[in-house]
Amino acid sequence: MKRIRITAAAAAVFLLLSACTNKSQEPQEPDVMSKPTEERYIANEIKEYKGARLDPAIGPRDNSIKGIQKVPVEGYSLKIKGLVNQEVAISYDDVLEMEAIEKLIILHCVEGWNATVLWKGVRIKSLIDLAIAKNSANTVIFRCYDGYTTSMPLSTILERDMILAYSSNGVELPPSLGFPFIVVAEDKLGYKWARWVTEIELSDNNTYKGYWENYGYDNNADIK
Ligand SMILES: Nc1nc2c(c(=O)[nH]1)N[C@H]1C(S)=C(S)[C@@H](COP(=O)(O)O)O[C@H]1N2
Ligand SMILES: [Mo]
Repeated sequence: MKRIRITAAAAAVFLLLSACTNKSQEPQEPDVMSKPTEERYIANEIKEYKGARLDPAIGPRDNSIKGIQKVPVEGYSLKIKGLVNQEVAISYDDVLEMEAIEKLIILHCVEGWNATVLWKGVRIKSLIDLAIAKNSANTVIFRCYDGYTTSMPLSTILERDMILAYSSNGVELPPSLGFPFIVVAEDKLGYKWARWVTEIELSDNNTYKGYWENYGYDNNADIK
């Protein structure tokens, strides 16, 4: 059986994300689930994947800058722009038609709990390739429905083969996690996990600072 590469991710997509750390680890034996946890699964969400127990893809609280966004999928299009040969606007349905990639990501919280989520989406590289990045592009800026922005080096996105997810634990990404799309910024802290993404902009400004980075958050956001 092909060994699943479990990547670390910090972005506390839910539950005190910023207080959590993670490291690579094999799936663990499913353990006993408490009743409250059981109740947090949404209908049809899968609870186990190749022996690893999955945790609910919803959290108890939200700290986003303007609260949970309800992005109308009608008329929605994801734009890929900036330093590209040809600006692209792609509909939600067309993104779902692209090759799907799954990644199992375990968050390890310093407080002793783990959250394992199975993400499904498309390679960010595949989206960028639709527009064809110019050679001068070295930075990818994500812009979101609530005005939030964050960025990462293009090389980081390519090296980690990062995905833009539209599904978590087998169900459509809930609004709390960023419907229609979240950046699964594995190995990076929570503020790199842009939710409710509307634009992917290619730039040559490698000192660009997003919303929290502007307040002094480290622009690398690496998990220690
Ligand atoms: N669009 C958007 N994406 C966002 C944010 C936000 O405010 N708006 N907050 C970021 C931060 S700081 C974190 S820690 C993660 C998880 O946010 P949560 O702790 O509110 O669940 O989402 C990230 N993505
Ligand atoms: Mo955060």
